[in-house]
Amino acid sequence: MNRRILQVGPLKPSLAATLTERYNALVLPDDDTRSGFLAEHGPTIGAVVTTGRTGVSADLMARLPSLGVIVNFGVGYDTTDVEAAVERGVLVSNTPDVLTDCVADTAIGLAIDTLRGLSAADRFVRRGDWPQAAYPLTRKVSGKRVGILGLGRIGRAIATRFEAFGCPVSYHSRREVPGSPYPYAVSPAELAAEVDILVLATSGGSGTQHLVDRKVLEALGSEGYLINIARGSVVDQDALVELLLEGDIAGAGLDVYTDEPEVPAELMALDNVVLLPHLASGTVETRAAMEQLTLDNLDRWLADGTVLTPVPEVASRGAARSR
Ligand code: 8YV
Repeated sequence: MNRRILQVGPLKPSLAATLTERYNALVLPDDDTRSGFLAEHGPTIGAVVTTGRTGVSADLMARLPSLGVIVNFGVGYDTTDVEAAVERGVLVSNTPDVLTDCVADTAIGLAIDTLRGLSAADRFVRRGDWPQAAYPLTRKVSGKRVGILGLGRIGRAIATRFEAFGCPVSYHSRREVPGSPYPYAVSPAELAAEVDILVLATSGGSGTQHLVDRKVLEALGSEGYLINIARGSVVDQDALVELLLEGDIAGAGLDVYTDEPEVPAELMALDNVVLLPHLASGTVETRAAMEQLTLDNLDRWLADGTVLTPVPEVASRGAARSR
């Protein structure tokens, strides 16, 4: 079994240090030495550790013929070609559950900030504007109708939190969730039309690309707010910017974007838009738990060729072929 470990893309510094010191891992160069590096080391690599920011393409997998596992730091793994991994019998793991609370907390924080204008009000105070004028009235959060797009683990945690604010919750998912207490909308557009706050909590990737298109945003309407803690790819960002500029959407709270870390310049001046730098899971506690689960998955694979938390595609296709 080839057991050499390869770091692909930047990692949390302590995780990168552990991989180098404890596992003698290699780091994939991202300059023009990459090809020579892969020719020399590619055949010895058994495991890759990466994140949703970088991932592993089918091309890279082809250069790693002994690859047995891709260990992803993060719940989202849309930058890894999972179909190619399944075909090659390569396991893929992620870090579900441990980040659910922080991502759901961020969704609530974004919604409150967006509707109540907290960040904008903070800027108002710091600019010294308060003595000259009262801060404009904002919008109430409690009791607003909330629609969750994607009722997975994170979507459910967001729903529970909004219930505590007296918000009626409905949802749309690929499939109706059996036993869910929330009413199901048959399409994203229907969900958007019936809520005040639309929260995106789906996975990314080709299956959800522009699921929230212009039509859905128009259905949300000029009194509706969009909150996105999922992936930038889920939204037609150009349409969103246009509708925000026209006042055809009331506001947006965004943690994710189409081309991170690029943020549309037009949004910078809008006080009804809250812009976060993809920080939803970014607390000391949660990132430590993600790091531990990443190492636990790697250790399990090294011990017996399985992983603790395979991604659903791998779990359902039984792609386990240990090397
Ligand atoms: C992290 C995330 O920012 O888990 C995810 O899918 O988007 C975030 O938790 C990211 O994975 C860290 O690289």
